[in-house]
Amino acid sequence: MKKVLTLAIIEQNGRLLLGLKKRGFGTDKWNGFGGKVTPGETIEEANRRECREECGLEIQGASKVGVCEFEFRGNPEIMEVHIFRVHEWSGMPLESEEMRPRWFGIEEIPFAEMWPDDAHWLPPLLAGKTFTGKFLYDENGTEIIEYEIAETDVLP
Ligand code: 8OG
Repeated sequence: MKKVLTLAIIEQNGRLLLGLKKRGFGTDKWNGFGGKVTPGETIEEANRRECREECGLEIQGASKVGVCEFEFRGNPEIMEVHIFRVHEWSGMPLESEEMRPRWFGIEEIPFAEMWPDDAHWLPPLLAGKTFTGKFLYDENGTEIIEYEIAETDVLP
């Protein structure tokens, strides 16, 4: 059982736009913008749609930089998250029903209030690396039990 999702890291002048998730999976965590790929759309289209819906920005330039798989112990579902680095976009960040956007300097990224896996792949992403990762969380999704991360030029 595999669910395919997107996640956008939006950058401008050394700052990142993160959103505080207001409801659903990952509530009260800061994260990039994204969600499930729906039938009939490509992963790139889903990335653009999710950014538009969650923070009001129109994405013009994005590159896929990572693919991570997440599993929770005791749950057979694998979440395959395609991570994009967004470098060109238009519009003003707007709060949506799902996310409250805010800019963070690179030095003030709130890792303690993000998914714990982010601390493993966000620094390499910001250093320009492309990567694949696999993370196994405990049943509650609070702690990482096992993980691997590898730099690669070839992304799925
Ligand atoms: O549609 P929904 O809000 O459920 O989408 C979940 C979003 O969260 C989607 O953008 C993918 C992202 N996401 C996970 N797991 C993790 C994770 O461990 N770390 C981060 N940073 N994002 C995640 O589904």
